[in-house]
Amino acid sequence: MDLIHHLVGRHDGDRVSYVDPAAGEVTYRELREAAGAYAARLRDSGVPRGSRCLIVSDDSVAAVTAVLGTWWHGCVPVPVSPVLRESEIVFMAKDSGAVAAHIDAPPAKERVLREELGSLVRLDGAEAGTGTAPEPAVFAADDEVLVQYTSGSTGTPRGVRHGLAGVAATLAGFGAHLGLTPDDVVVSTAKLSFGYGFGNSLLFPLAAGAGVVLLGGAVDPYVVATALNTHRPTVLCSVPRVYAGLVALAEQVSAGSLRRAVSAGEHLPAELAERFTATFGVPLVNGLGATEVLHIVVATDPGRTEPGSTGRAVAGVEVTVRDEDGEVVPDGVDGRLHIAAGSVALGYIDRPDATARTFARGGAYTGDIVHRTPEGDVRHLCRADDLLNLGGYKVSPAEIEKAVRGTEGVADCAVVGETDDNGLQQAIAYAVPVAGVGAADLRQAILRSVRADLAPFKRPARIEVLDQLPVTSTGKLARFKLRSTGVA
Ligand code: 3SK
Repeated sequence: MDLIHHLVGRHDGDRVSYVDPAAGEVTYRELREAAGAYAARLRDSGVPRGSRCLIVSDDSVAAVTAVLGTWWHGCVPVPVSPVLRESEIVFMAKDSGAVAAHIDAPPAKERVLREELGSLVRLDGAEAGTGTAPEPAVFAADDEVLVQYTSGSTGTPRGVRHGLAGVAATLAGFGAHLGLTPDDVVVSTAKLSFGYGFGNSLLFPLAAGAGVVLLGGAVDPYVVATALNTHRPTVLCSVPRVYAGLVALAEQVSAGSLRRAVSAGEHLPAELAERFTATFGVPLVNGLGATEVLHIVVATDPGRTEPGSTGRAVAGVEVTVRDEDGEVVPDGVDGRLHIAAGSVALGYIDRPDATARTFARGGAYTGDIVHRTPEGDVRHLCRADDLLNLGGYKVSPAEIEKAVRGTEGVADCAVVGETDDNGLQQAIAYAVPVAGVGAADLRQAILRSVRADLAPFKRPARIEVLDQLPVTSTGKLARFKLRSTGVA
């Protein structure tokens, strides 16, 4: 597959590809020209083909142009969220060995990144490439074309390497399931720098010649309600907590333009799906995906309702449920979800052990515990590790605990996931003060620390102050007691 031709070369040039607050409406022709100019700039800057290029940006036409221009020149985009801490972004730049960087971040962060990443070729300057656009590069099926970072259970991010064949497989898999046409207009609350958003706002709509409305900045149900009312999209891709928020705001939401909504990223409680469809009359497709398999690989079908089902394998995907030794278990028995599919990634950057563990026999292990019915419906039960799932972002409790523990006045802390009234997971921080520090002061101090040290989606929803943390009979932290009782 010739990526550039497939995504921007064969559609009606007059149709709108993207709308964003800075660029306004951008046609396919304009997008193609901008991507070609970006590729010329990469060539003129001497960036060798096959290099990895960091793209730190919120959703914008400029970010999409950077991805397309990077491909055009035969390089590998590494999209990264600007809400991450400087140290995380620098880690990803170094870990990926990126030779060039496109940075569009808040000014203070941008200043730090400019200094820290000074040796990389900068591609976000005002001037576009001046020379003629080169011929778009053509990748081979097993060439690496994309690196996406995902949280490891220790809190150290891992770079997931995707090949061209994986992109083609995801377009033929969930892309076909979604069935976009040039008349569709997509809104995604998941950002391009995360796997779910990259498919929703770039791969699927561009492959179909559809339009996309990009939402910049923090996204909450009010922002989505405004986007629905203003832009009249036909497809909304979001996460359960945003759908719960839209139901709560129903009076202010006009969802009549939607033909379909997609929910993924975290478990969708069956009652929430029913409430959403009953409120807005829009089918809600539930999907399960992972960065390691590029996008959604198990999805419900809007024409078929099977209460409690997370869905069935999409085209080209084989689901097996396995025990800890990797042996397939019979239908109905709980086990680990393994995905064999063309979209399974090539592996992690420089992590042979983790690569061997995840990309195991029977395809990629997603970290989910499920069981499968004889009809092929997958039912999601839980995550196998301690990773929290906060609105679709997998976050290590260890990372939140580090920020809380670093707060002056905190003697000890633990972070666990708690299920809220909508059946969605929230991070709750339990902290023990040093002698003489009051609960209210401690809460304020922790709030300041997590605001300074953690990206918004990683911050705890609540902070509880305890005299001591519960422990097991052997003296270990009893997370289960915090989880089951709320407060020990
Ligand atoms: O749920 C996820 O983590 C995910 C990751 C990448 C692509 C799609 C999804 C739903």
